[in-house]
Amino acid sequence: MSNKLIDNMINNGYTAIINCVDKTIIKEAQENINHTLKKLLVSKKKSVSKDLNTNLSNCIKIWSIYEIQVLAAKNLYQNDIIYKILRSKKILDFLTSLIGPDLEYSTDGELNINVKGVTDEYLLKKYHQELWSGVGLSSVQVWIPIYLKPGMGTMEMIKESHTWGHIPHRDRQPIELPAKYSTEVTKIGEGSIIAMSPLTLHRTVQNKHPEARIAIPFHVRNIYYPKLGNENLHEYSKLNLSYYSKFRKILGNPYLSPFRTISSKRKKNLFDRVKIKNKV
Ligand SMILES: O=C(O)CCC(=O)C(=O)O
Ligand SMILES: [Fe+2]
Repeated sequence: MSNKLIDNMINNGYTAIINCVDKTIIKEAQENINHTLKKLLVSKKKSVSKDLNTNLSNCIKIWSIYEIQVLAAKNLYQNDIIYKILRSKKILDFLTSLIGPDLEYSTDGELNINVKGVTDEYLLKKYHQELWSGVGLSSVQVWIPIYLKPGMGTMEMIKESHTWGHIPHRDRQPIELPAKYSTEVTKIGEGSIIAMSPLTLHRTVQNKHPEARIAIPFHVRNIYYPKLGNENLHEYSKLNLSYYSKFRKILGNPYLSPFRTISSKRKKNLFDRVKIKNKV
């Protein structure tokens, strides 16, 4: 794997990973979100469209954007769609080189739905560090656009801000920034993602497109790294295990019970949960 992406993380505090997710998985994610929206509309006996944006506009009339963001994200996680995206070769290779092979990802986040003209700072986020929201230093923040057309806006990043430490802040915005800094509006589309450190300052770029931009942010961590943030309060799902972790699972317990499975008649493959899960 090229070290360019790791160099970007070290030098700039973030990187884009271009064309790393198969378009069919992004389509599956869009359909899954549309399915959630349709279910919401049907539950209130409202008419349903084929089009995601029409369904979203109608849902927003009934539910708060926050409720929609939480429910739609929950379904993406439950259907292993985020798992499939993160298991894309380029992404898994990148994360493994960056923080090691023993990985888990947070599964209790919400979508970011960004509609044109929105001013609510919860949706149009000002410059912030994820550290402020309890993401530990060794975690990696990942941002996956799921519905992103040109003009919908992405994220604007402050280069090298990850080297500035914990930026003083109040009410979710910095109270002090250096006199000079350089920024970049990331240029990515569907099928690409952004990864950044929890100290990298970033903000939402306004959506100028009539349709809503949909993205999902969450964090990935090495299961053996110390929890330096609010990790205890989050829910995680395993993404990948090293030889050492798989070996520990085979042994079954940390006491290394002798001959625990020595004459077992059980077929090993029968209990391979990942293989069973992948069958449907
Ligand atoms: O989607 C956005 O506008 C902001 C996302 C963000 O702040 C993040 O991914 O951490
Ligand atoms: Fe953020």
